[in-house]
Amino acid sequence: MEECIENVFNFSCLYVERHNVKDHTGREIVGKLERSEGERLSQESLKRLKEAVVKQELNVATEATAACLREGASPKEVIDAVSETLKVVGDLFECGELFLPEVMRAANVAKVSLNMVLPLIGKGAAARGPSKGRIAIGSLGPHDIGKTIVASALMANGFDIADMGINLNPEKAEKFLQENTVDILALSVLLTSDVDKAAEVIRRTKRLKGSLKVMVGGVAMNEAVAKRIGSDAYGRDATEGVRIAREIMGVKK
Ligand code: B12
Repeated sequence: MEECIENVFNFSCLYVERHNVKDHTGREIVGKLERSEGERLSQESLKRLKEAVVKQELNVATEATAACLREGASPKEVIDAVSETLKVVGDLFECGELFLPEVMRAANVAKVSLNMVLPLIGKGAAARGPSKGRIAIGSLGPHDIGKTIVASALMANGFDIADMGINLNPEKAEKFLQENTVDILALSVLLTSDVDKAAEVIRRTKRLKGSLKVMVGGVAMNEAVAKRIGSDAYGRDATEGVRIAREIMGVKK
């Protein structure tokens, strides 16, 4: 367990090293030194946040998230830190170091942190003109953190979101699509055991509305599986989700 936590810390140390600023003129040095001081502090806070998620310490995570933002970390840096740490939590679960109730608690701590930063990436979206398209998004299992991040990123980029929630099944999805008009269906699939269900959702979607495009993501997916189950696109993360949605809707720069 200690070794795994250490890996999380090493990752953030590498990040700090990668972002060290090298200056050539006096003026720039002053500005960048100030920034790097904020960066050093925020790296420490990001490290504290990661540890708090693994250790399931809600108050520490809340305080560390606020500190990260205060010290100049971007919402994306916080989101990436929390997402990476949840992968470590998954690995600890897989190797028997954490049990399911602890994974649940870690997820809840992660959600509190994300709730503090996700609204910030949507700032100003409403003022960005007409909707770029309407996307129905749902998770095939109980996992909703990735879905929420993807939905927030899409909203921040001008898309309307219809959230179908968790534990989506073919019947629920079909009913939803009969009653609602959307341009894209987005599915989040984290459990290998849900891949067949996702395939059936896509089959029914294509039968019902042939022109509706489907994109999928989540750790149970990859390019090959996405293709096999009839999806039009696979996205590894929220940034790719936005890129795919823009491509499908023909959104120009
Ligand atoms: C937290 C968690 C839980 C929580 C979920 C809480 C919640 N509200 O979400 C709880 C405790 C409920 C849970 C339960 C289970 N879990 Co779980 N869980 C996780 C864990 C640790 C983190 C998931 C997470 O939130 N990651 C962070 C987010 C940000 O990442 P993400 O979801 O992958 O999303 C990103 C990308 O994938 C992508 N993306 C995601 N969706 C989409 C969609 C589109 C369209 C696009 C473009 C992109 C995209 O963008 C996101 C942002 O970058 C993972 C570990 C892991 N490696 O994923 C295991 C994991 C997914 N769980 C697993 C398992 C086995 C289970 C259980 C079956 C365990 C059990 N024995 O009961 C149960 C499910 C039971 C059921 N009801 O069916 C396994 C799945 C293994 C497999 N191959 O199927 C994993 C991988 C853990 C492991 N290593 O064993 N889990």
